[in-house]
Amino acid sequence: MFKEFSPLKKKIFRIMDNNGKIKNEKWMPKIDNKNIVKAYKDMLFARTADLMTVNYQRQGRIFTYPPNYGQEAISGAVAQIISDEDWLVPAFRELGAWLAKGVSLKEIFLYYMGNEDASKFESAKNMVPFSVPIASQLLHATGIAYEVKLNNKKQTVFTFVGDGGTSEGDFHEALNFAGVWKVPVVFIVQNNQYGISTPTKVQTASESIAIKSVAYGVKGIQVDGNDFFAMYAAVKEAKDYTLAGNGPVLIEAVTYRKGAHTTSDDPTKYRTKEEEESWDKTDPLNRLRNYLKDNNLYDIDEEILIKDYKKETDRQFIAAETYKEYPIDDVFNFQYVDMPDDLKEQKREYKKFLKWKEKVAK
Ligand SMILES: Cc1ncc(C[n+]2csc(CCOP(=O)(O)OP(=O)(O)O)c2C)c(N)n1
Repeated sequence: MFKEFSPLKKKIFRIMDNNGKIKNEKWMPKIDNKNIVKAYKDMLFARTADLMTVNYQRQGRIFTYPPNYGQEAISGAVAQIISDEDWLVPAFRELGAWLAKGVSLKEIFLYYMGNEDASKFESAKNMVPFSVPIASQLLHATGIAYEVKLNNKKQTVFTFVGDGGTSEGDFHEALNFAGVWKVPVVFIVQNNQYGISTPTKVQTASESIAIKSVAYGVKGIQVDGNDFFAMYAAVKEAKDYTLAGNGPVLIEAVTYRKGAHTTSDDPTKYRTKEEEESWDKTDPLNRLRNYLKDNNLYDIDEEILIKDYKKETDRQFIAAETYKEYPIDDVFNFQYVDMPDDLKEQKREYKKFLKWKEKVAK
C-alpha cells in the first residue's frame, strides 16, 4: 500500500465513493459484517455525544469545546484497530478514539468543566491526557515509542494532530527523531482544511501533508479521511508495519470540520455555504450508512438508537455535573513543589475574584 500510494505519486487512497459504493475492491479490508455495523454505531454514538456537547456549552454548562462533527471516520477506524496495550497520545479532536480506549463521557465532560480529575482516565489504559498546546503531543508520542522499541514491546503508539499542527517545530522534530530511530509511532494528521480560520493552502506551500514524511524517511500516505474503509485499511497497515519493526508511519487523513473550530468560533466569517455543501456530499456517516443499506446490513432503527445515545450522554453529563467540586487550590498546588511568588500572588488574586463573584451573584 505504501508503495502504490507513495505521497510522491500524488494519489489519494480511497476505497468507497461518496455514495457508499466500493470502487477499489483490491484494498477493501477484511472486516466481519458485525464489526462494520459496530463501527457505524460507534461513529453514530460519537456524533450524537459531540452534537450534544455543543448544546451543553450553549447552555453555559461547560467551557469551550472543539467539535468533531464530520471527522468521525478517522477516530472510528482507529477505534476498531487500537488495542488496550497500544498507546494513544491525543490532541483534542478525536472523541471516538478516546471512547475506544475506555475514556468515559463523564471524564470528557469533567475535562471541559475544568476539572483535572478527568485526566486520570480511570478505565483507559496507556493513554495520556488531551493536549491543547498544538503538536507538543507528537514529541511525547515519539518518546513513548522510543521506550517501546528499547524494551522490545509489541505496541504501537497512535498520535493525532491537525493540519495546522504540521507547521509547528515539534512536528518536524518528532518526525525526524521517529525516522532516525525507527520507532513504532503512527502520526495521524487530521487535515480538516483549516487551522481555526487559516485554510490548509495558506498553512503550507507543500504539495500535501503526507509528502512531508518523505524527507524524514518516514512512510506516508494520503487517505480520504471520510472513507471509513480506506481509513481502516491504512491504519491497519500502519499498525502492522510498526509492529514488524519497520518504523513510523504518517497518515494524512483528508476530511472537513463541519462544525466550528471551537464553540468560541464562527466559521461563517471565513468560509462559504457552497464550500460546506460540497463537503456535505462526503459525509462519513452517510457513506457508511449507504454501504450498509446496499449490502443488507442496515438493520438499525436509527431514531431509536439516537434516542438511547442521547439518554446515555445525558446520564453521563449529569454524573459529571454532580461530581464533587474541584478544589481551586489544586490548580495552583500541583504545578511546583515550592510555589513561586508570582503564582502565590495569582492564587490570592483568584480567591479575591471568586469572593467578588459570589457577592455579585447574591
Ligand atoms: C502551541 C499553540 N499555539 C497556538 C495555539 C492556539 N490554537 C488552538 S487550536 C489552533 C489551530 C489548530 O489547527 P489544526 O492543527 O489544523 O487543528 P484543528 O483545530 O483544525 O483540529 C491554534 C492555533 C495552541 N493551542 N497551541
